Amino acid sequence: MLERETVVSDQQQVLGLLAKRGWFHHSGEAMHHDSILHEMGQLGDRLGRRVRGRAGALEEVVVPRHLNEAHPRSLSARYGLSALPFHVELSHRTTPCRYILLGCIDPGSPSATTMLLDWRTLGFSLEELNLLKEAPVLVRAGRRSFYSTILAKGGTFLRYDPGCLEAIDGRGQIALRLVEDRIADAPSDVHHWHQGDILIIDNWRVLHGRSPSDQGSGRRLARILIDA
Ligand SMILES: O=C(O)CCC(=O)C(=O)O
Ligand SMILES: [Fe+2]
Repeated sequence: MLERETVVSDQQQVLGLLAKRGWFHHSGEAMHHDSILHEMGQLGDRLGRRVRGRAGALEEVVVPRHLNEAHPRSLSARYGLSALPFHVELSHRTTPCRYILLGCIDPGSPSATTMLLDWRTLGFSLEELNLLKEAPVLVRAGRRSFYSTILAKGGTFLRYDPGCLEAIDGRGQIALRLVEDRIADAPSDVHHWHQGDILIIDNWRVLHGRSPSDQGSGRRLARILIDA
C-alpha cells in the first residue's frame, strides 16, 4: 500500500507534466464528493489562489444542463446538452484564470468526455499570430464588457470562448474564424472520466470542451479555478 504522501501527486511531477503537456491527470483514490474536493484543494492550493466561477462560488459542481436550466451567461445556456465547444475558462475576465481543476464525482451514464486542445499545436503562422494579437474583439460581460484581443501580448494566454467573444470589424471576424476553423480540424486529447479522477488544465494554454451529454446521466464534475 502506498504512503498517503505519494498518493497525492508530488508537486514537481505536477508542474513538470503541466509544463510539458499543459494538462495533468491524477487518478485519485478519493471516491466521495468531499474527499475529491479535498484532494483537488490540496493540488490546487499549491498552484495558486482560488477564484470564483461565473456563479460566484469558489467550488462548483458542473452538471450538464438543458438550455433553459443553465446559468444565463454560461455556455450551457447556448449549447445545452449538445457538445460544449472548445473554450478558455473565464475568457470574459481581463485575464482568464491560470488553471482549472476538474474532479469526477460521477462519470454519469452515458458518460460524456472532456476534450483538451493545446492552442500552440494549431499551427498558426507568424502572420496569423500577429492577427490574433492585434485584431480587436468585443468581450461580452454585461456592464463590464470590454475590447481586447484573442492572443495576449507575448502570447501569454489565449482568450477564446464563442459564448462571449464578438467581432467588431473585418479583422476580428477573420481572427475568430481562423481559431474556429483550426480547432475544428485539430486532433484533441479526449479524457474519459472515472470516479475520483482529477484533471489539472493550464487554462492559458489548453482549451477544453465537452462531448454531447444526456439529461439525467448523473454526470457530475467538481471544479475549482486558480489564479497564478
Ligand atoms: O463538463 C466538462 O467536461 C467541462 C465543462 C466545462 O467547460 C467547465 O467545467 O468549465
Ligand atoms: Fe469550461
